[in-house]
Amino acid sequence: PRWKKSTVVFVLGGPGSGKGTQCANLVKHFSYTHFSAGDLLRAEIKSGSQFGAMIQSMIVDGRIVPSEITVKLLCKAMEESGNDKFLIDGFPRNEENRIVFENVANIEPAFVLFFDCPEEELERRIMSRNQGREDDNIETIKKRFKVFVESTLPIISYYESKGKLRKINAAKPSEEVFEAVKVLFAS
Ligand code: UP5
Ligand code: MG
Repeated sequence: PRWKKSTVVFVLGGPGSGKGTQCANLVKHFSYTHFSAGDLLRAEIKSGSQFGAMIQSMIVDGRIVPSEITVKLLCKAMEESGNDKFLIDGFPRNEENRIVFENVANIEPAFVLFFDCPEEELERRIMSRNQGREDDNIETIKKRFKVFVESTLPIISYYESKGKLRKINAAKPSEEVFEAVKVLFAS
């Protein structure tokens, strides 16, 4: 399939760091298709999938859903999109995610965006978001932070060691963050 030769940019950052917001900005200016792994998982719950209950309980607990499920959803979304340039937001979250994606999709990212932002600011953003997400409560937020530090930061270091990391200060206002992000795609 066409997506097997795709250009992929992974978009990582703590919960509430602005991954979704900035990807929405990017698709207005560049010919990428945006997939949020979290959004795909939430859609899978709603679809009445046999894995729905399991995915739901893992999200409410801030845990990382088994790679097989997430990678399958991402590959299906890429295949159905008809595009060959993708922003994949919130994935990979741990080493297993990264390796399974590399093996199944056979794609290495062109580069990896990392939205860096202090935890207090992330907490403020999530607590004032109010979109009815079941993981947007203080108890789950603490768990999401812990999983981010323990499982996702090592992936970010991995890409840094490969020279693929593009770190953005995401604590600034959204418009300023986008100015910094845009530059990376214009070149
Ligand atoms: N906002 C955005 N930018 C701002 C700025 N610069 N200044 C001020 N406010 C800003 O933004 C969050 C909020 O902040 C919004 O109200 C926004 O207006 C404001 P958003 O763009 O939504 O941030 P984002 O980084 O996308 O936050 P999100 O909560 O979606 O991140 P998470 O990583 O926590 O959530 P995700 O959906 O990726 O994952 C949820 C769960 O799914 C995970 O915890 C996990 O259980 C599961 N999951 C997996 O298991 N595997 C996966 O591969 C992916 C998810
Ligand atoms: Mg998001």
